[in-house]
Amino acid sequence: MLSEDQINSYNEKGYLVVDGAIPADKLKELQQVTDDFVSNSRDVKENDEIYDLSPDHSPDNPNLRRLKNPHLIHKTYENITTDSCILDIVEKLVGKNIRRDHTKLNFKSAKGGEAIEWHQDWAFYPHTNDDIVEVGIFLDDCGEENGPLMAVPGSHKGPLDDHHHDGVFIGAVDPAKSNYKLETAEPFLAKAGSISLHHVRSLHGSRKNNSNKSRRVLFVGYTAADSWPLKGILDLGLKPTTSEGDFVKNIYQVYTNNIVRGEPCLQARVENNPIKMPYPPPHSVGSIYENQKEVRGRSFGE
Ligand SMILES: O=C(O)CCC(=O)C(=O)O
Repeated sequence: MLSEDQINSYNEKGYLVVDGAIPADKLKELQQVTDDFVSNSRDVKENDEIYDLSPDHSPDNPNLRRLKNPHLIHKTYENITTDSCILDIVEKLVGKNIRRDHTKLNFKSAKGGEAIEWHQDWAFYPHTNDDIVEVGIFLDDCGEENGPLMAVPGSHKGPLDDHHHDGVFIGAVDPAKSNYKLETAEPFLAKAGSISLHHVRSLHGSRKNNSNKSRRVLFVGYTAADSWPLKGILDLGLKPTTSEGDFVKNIYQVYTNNIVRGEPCLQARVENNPIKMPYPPPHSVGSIYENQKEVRGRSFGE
């Protein structure tokens, strides 16, 4: 549960860390399943539907940047996304009707886990309103030395930074052109089992992890059910469709299947927010690590 102070702080700054939100047995299961995925990636040679590999990944040194859509590939991940230990908190921030939009598990491995450049999630997936929160479930302790996620206070209430370069969406902000004071960003430092929550318009990024310990975070994006995605619903986990009719039915099915609390809302709530559509797409696709290859003015050195 969240206190009034925590809710006020989220509304004011655009983010919050809640210590010890995940029960110990569920945390242990998540850690174990994640270790198994790393071990099973030994024979994987290229990025695919599940694995985003670190450049130095090999059978002897399995090293992942990300597991893609983990809730679709293992029940343990799926279960935590619908658990009341998270939804009771999310409800306080986006309301009682909640849709799960996506999941991803970022590894930020020891000795070189890659930086993620400054960005606002909103630039990737604008919706009819911005009652959207990204929950980060900490599978490991995260200190300053592990490349913590950092967010700029109040940025969720301001303009959308430019995420395009040379007319192409690259999913990253040139720090020299940001509307915000990046040096005011605060790190999300917490023990394993804690969660972070950041608003979809909050400007955030993270340094490389040069420490000896990985920093794994399972991210889950939740939207108010009346916040409809302007790019359309991601048809994750569906079989390829054969007709336009099937396609439309499937989109509706994905929407309803992902209502994790409360009711679907066909009445979209439309608010006046800064929006620039993320098109044309980046030349490098597959994950944010690929998209951001084209960024100019990197913020995070070695
Ligand atoms: O893992 C991180 O530090 C950043 C996560 C993030 O912003 C993303 O994956 O879009």
